[in-house]
Amino acid sequence: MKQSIEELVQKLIEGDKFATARLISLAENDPKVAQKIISLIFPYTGKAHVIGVTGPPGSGKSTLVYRLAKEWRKRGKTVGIVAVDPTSPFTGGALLGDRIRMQELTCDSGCFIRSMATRGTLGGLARATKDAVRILDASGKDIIIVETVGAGQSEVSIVKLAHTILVVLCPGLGDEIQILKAGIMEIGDIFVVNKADRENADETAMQIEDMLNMASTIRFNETGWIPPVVKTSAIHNMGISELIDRIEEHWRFLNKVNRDVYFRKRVEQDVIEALRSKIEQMALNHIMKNGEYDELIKKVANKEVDPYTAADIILNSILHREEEPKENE
Ligand SMILES: Nc1nc2c(ncn2[C@@H]2O[C@H](COP(=O)(O)OP(=O)(O)O)[C@@H](O)[C@H]2O)c(=O)[nH]1
Ligand SMILES: [Mg+2]
Repeated sequence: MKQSIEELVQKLIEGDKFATARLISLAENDPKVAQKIISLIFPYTGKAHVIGVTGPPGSGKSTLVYRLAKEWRKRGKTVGIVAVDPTSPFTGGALLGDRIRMQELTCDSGCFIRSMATRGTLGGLARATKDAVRILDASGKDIIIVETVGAGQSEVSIVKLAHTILVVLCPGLGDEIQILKAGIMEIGDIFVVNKADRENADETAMQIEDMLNMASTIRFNETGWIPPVVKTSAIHNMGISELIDRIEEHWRFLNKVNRDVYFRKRVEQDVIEALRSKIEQMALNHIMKNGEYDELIKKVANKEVDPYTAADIILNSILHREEEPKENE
């Protein structure tokens, strides 16, 4: 039985799990289908609070996400989880330490878990993740958690789709300071020192506070929010409730203090991003057809043409193409 996208969207809006999973897969596999889905569901989006969870591998992000989801469910919220972590797929079992706990969430009708494929996602992982979040949003989830491993630039760009970003570190991880310097510090709204059951958790928390104090002027200018440092022990279910209080405090802050500026900026970024990817796709589709592209790239490699001029050549070629049909009319 094959259902149309319209039928699936109707079911999605009613909160149907199968339709949610199906639509995320369809969007993931084809950007054109994704566009159709997004245009149908867009009026139903914009209600969820999206939480990004990033940090080095092994800091306990997945365990923490599980605890957060459980606690939110207890507080009566529905939860969607998107795991974008090539090092430990959320459904792999090992990352939660306990497969049964995982199944507990999967069987809960108020909870939806999805692992993003890191290979073969057309149009990029960031695009697919954003669409998955929108689909979960339209399905009526109150809270959407996106887990990424905070190693590189692309993960940072993915987690930026969140309203509230948690940077999860832990004691004894080695060079927290290095990690903070590597660009994660600027994006964190809340810093979590997980594994607080271990030694040196206070020391680590203090180190982070010091770093934040040094950088607080930058943060302050941006939104006025001062990122708190929260200690948790995900395996022992400690500090979770406090962490959720902080996350909700940040959400209230965004909605009250900065609402118009903040949400307008985000929408604007969405439009610019969509525009950029469309222009890029159009330009590449056009120029790749007739061997022009290979030749041009070769010229740049040989220093005959610089990258800006190459871009001009491509753009001119598109503009020229669009004038042609008019002349023939
Ligand atoms: N001691 C301790 N270990 C933890 C805690 N949270 C997670 N772990 C363990 O740390 C390991 C990595 O956890 P995981 O959630 O997969 O980390 P991720 O790679 O950041 O997603 C697992 O063996 C967890 O059981 C904690 O609060 N305390
Ligand atoms: Mg993980």
